[in-house]
Amino acid sequence: MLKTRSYAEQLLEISTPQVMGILNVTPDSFSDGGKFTQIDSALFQVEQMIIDGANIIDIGGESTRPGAVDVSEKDEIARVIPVLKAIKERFDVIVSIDTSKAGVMAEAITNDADLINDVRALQNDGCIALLAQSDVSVCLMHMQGLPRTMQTSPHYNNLIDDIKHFFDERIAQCNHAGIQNQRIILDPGFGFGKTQAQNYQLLAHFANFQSFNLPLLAGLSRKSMIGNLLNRNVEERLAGSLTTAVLAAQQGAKIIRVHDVKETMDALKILNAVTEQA
Ligand code: 7PJ
Repeated sequence: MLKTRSYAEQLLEISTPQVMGILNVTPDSFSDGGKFTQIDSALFQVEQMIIDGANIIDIGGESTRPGAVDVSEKDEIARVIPVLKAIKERFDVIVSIDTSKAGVMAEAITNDADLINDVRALQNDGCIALLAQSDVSVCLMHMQGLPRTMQTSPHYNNLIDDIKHFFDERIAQCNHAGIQNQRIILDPGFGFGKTQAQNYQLLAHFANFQSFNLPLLAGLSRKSMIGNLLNRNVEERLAGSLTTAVLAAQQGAKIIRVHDVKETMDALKILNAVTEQA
């Protein structure tokens, strides 16, 4: 069925930020790798995230942490697509697929994904052409370098200007291929080829990206920039994550990508109540 309006287009009209719940389907995120167990466990998590207030579920089958090993297209499809199908059968929720591979994107689109979330901003072969033939939305994320080495020595002439320049180039490529702005979401990519100071500079100047007039996504949940600053393990980063979520939302982020949906909803409700009275 052809959608009349893309998800990205609808987002521009929504004033309150939407929460995107993270669903990892990488093998290390499940201790007992059995297929049915994995789907059941995923559905259980998704149901909870929806109850807690998530509008979007972001399914990821490739770990993009610094130093993570590559996953084959076949393996990524086998991890992600059954979970996408199961979610779409049971829940009325926007589903995003976190992938950089054209083959995974193709399967995702065939199986009713609403959004392709690509940390490589459709730079891999075939991705732009494939998206152009569809009507799904796409999140173009900025990354300097590639996951394996991106944290080695990030360098920018001017952090914000360089990222804006990257967005200009990617948007032009998309438009040229037939992916119009109505389908595009932008994300400056916290933690992807940025030093600690650069990550905080990015958060300080997040509002700058509003100049594109496109929905902005912010992914900060439990990231190293929080852990390093606070000296907290991954499971102790909730307060830090909530603070960054509020700061990004306050500067115009339309989608906040998080692990802790319930707590983030609470934090954003406070922000909304304040914004309404401002
Ligand atoms: C992001 C992402 C992000 C978008 C990951 C992690 C690493 N997609 N996928 N933005 N991060 N759009 O969650 O720590 O920041 S994976």
